[in-house]
Amino acid sequence: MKKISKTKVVVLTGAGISAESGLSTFRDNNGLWENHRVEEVATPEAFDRNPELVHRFYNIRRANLQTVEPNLAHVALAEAESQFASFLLVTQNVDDLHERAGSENLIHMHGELKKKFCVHCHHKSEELGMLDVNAQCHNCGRVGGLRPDIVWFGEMPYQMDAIMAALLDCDLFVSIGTSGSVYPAAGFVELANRAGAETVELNLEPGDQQSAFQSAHYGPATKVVPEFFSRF
Ligand code: BV8
Repeated sequence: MKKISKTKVVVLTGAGISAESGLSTFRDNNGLWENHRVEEVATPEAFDRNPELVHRFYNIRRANLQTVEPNLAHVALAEAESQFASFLLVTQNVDDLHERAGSENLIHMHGELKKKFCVHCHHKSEELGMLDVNAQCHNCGRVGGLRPDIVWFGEMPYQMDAIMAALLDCDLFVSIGTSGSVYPAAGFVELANRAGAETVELNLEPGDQQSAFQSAHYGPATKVVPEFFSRF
């Protein structure tokens, strides 16, 4: 039985941790999807302008979840959770691979593909299939207001208070598989540094916030993540 470390840990993950499970990252294809910039599709304005396009973008990604499995990096994080005094996993990812690997203390700051909500009554519910503009809300009965429970560009990420509190109190901040290009997540390393935490980047290559990290290990997540957490 591994001893419990006194260390308080916050981990941030991005699309790179799911790459070896077969889910493409945002930077793949230069951030384009069907020749649209992701920043153009993942916005409330895009949904108002062309809901069919936005539903298609998320329906395809939601269907993809059936075809992929968590990888060794997801499993290593799930196993690490019980080795520390406190361990919070904050993910930018909207896939369900962390929970399927066994992670429990998990925040999906940018929402989840397997959830939806109604813009009229704000009722949130699970969504495992396809959404479209004719779907009817089971709570208020209205049609056309159901959208993916995803935080789009220009929208406030979820549970920011809890995330900030954890960052300001942690001893170790580990960023995994993210380009560090989207805020406020990209600013977390600075907060951790100010809190006096050790800050580490585990990524395929240096991200945009490279210079803010005190140390880094570059390589595929399925290699560098298990190696890093095996040291404790
Ligand atoms: C907000 C859900 C304000 C959608 C996503 C300054 C401060 C604050 C905001 C801003 C700011 N400047 C600009 C903004 C606005 C904007 C922003 O940051 N824009 C960018 C383009 C500059 N931010 C926002 O709009 C955010 N909201 O600020 O609200 C507010 C305030 C008050 C009231 C209301 C609102 C909301 C942003 C959330 C957008 N939603 N996701 C969806 O999934 O469809 S963002 C999306 O892209 C991801 O979730 C992620 O967050 C982001 C970046 O993706 P990554 O995960 O990093 O993936 P990427 O492909 O970029 O990189 C992959 C990395 O993995 C690479 O480094 C690669 O090397 C590595 N890799 C690849 N393979 C492997 C690997 N690593 C290891 N192993 C491998 N095998």
